[in-house]
Amino acid sequence: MHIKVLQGDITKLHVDAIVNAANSSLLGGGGVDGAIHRAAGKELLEECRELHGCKTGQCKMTKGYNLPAKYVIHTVGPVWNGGTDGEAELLSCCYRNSIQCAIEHECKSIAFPAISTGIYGYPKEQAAEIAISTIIDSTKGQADSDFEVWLVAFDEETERLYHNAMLQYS
Ligand code: AR6
Repeated sequence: MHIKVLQGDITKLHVDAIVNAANSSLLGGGGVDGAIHRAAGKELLEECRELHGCKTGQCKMTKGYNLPAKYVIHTVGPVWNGGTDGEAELLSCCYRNSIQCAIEHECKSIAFPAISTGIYGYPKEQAAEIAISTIIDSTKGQADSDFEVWLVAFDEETERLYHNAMLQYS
């Protein structure tokens, strides 16, 4: 398993699956969710309507339509509420369940945005540590050593926090 950190726009990536930081309606929104729906085209919303929402920490998969990625894994991160509402475990579930879903669909690569750290207000440093530690844990013992996980930072600070967390956990 390889973890790659990069700064950029997740909608441009040629990977098997990109993860969407969605809301529980799965009917689109702002931030990375808005960018993914704009780039994928209206068929994505049509497929999302059939899914009847998603619970926090869970995920649901669709096709990627006009995106270079084959699939979109829509997950719903927790809204930050001070940290005593189970936010850390729920955020960890988003990463774990999305990786599981990608592996079940024989994906060789998955790219994540920094789930919950925008509109949902999760502190960026804590979120970066959860992302890295969960990805390392959930890919342990995977037979496929070529599986790639890309962490996509939209801003420089997030990129730096990922590099720091990588040093700490690997
Ligand atoms: N590529 C990569 N990362 C991006 C992109 C992009 N094109 N655009 C934004 N980011 P957010 P959340 C980063 O707010 O906090 C939506 O309305 C962004 O800088 O998109 O989980 C949903 O519908 C930040 O680091 O997601 C929900 O209602 C990260 O993606 C709500 O926002 C996540 O920020 C979810 O909030």
